[in-house]
Amino acid sequence: MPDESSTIEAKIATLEAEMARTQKNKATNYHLGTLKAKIAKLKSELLNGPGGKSAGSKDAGRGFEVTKSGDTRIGLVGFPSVGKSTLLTSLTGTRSEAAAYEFTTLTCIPGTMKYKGARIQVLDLPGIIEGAAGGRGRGRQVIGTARTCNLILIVLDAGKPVTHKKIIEAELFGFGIRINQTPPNVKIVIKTSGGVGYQEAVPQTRGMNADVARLICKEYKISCAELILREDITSDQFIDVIEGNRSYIPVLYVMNKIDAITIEELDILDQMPNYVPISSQHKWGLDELMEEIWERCNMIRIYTKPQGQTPDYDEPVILHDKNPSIEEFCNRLHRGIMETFNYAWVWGKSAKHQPQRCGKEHILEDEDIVQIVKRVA
Ligand SMILES: Nc1nc2c(ncn2[C@@H]2O[C@H](COP(=O)(O)OP(=O)(O)O)[C@@H](O)[C@H]2O)c(=O)[nH]1
Ligand SMILES: [Mg+2]
Repeated sequence: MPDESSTIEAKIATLEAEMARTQKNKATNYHLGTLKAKIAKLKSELLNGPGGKSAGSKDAGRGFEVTKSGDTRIGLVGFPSVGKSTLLTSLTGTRSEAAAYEFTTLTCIPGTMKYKGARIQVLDLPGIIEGAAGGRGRGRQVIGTARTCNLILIVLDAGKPVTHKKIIEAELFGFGIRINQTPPNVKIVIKTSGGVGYQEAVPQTRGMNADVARLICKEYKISCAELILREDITSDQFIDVIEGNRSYIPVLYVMNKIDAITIEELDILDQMPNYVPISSQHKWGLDELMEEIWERCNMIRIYTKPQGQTPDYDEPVILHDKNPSIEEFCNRLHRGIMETFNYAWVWGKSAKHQPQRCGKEHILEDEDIVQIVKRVA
């Protein structure tokens, strides 16, 4: 019996070959749009599996051996032998096998570290690329887990070809992960009649127009909808919106084994954005790496101060929102707090005077100190 996923992979390969043959110009734009939508649909099928349980969904990591712990989760992705296991050990002290052979396991190995008071879970995800390199069976749960990361580190070997980076990016793309991108600002309202309405709130210069939008909708059997494009997007991004279920995750490129390259090569690496040169074996560049990780995780530290006591600087409450309100902070502490919340005293950057008496809507900033005052019953 032919394997279902290999049939789908063959179909994808055929369509991709057709896309590669098709010259990009105005006349072929529509055809390319249809091909892209067909490929995207097949890739979803591949990810979601026959049962329809989505490896793509954020919940797909559930039931997997790695439970989410800590304030934030970081995934290590890369080719075999680039130094992922060594890096995990250097950062967290967790030993995952630093085996000499190239194809290891399809599992992932977790470790945790503490930085600026935040507990960060680091996952070594060999299955993501190593499983792919070995053919099929890359483990949908590993992909599901990768999609729950707040940040992905693409680990590269400074002595290996730069093409590795492109291959990894393409793999992540195929898993529904969009790196260093924000969700496209497109509004779609599904209707029951009236066909597909198309509006451009900003001029489209990257391949979208009413016909391409309608063709892609047709491919997804959407016959009645109102589309509003509020951002200049590509047809790939439009398909992402229709598919829903994409993970937008920031990525840092960690260039490992810089002990094995020349100073001149290192100078070039140093100038590239989103690159952090390190040597995980010699523990070079790890402070810089931690700082870059911190910047991209968008974490805000709030210190609690019980009445009459000094603030607890060792165990800040970590919030991921850019502009968290006192209410969000309270809910993070514990669900019931808002029921008895009266007001809060706030010290720090967000306070106009020290302390400031604030309501639940007050927006907090990094390293603010908060004391909650309850309503008297
Ligand atoms: N020269 C050098 N070798 C390294 C470095 N980090 C790891 N290695 C070596 O590279 C090999 C593969 O490392 P490993 O951590 O198992 O890679 P993984 O397959 O990505 O987990 C091992 O022999 C490591 O000792 C480094 O910073 N410099
Ligand atoms: Mg390893």
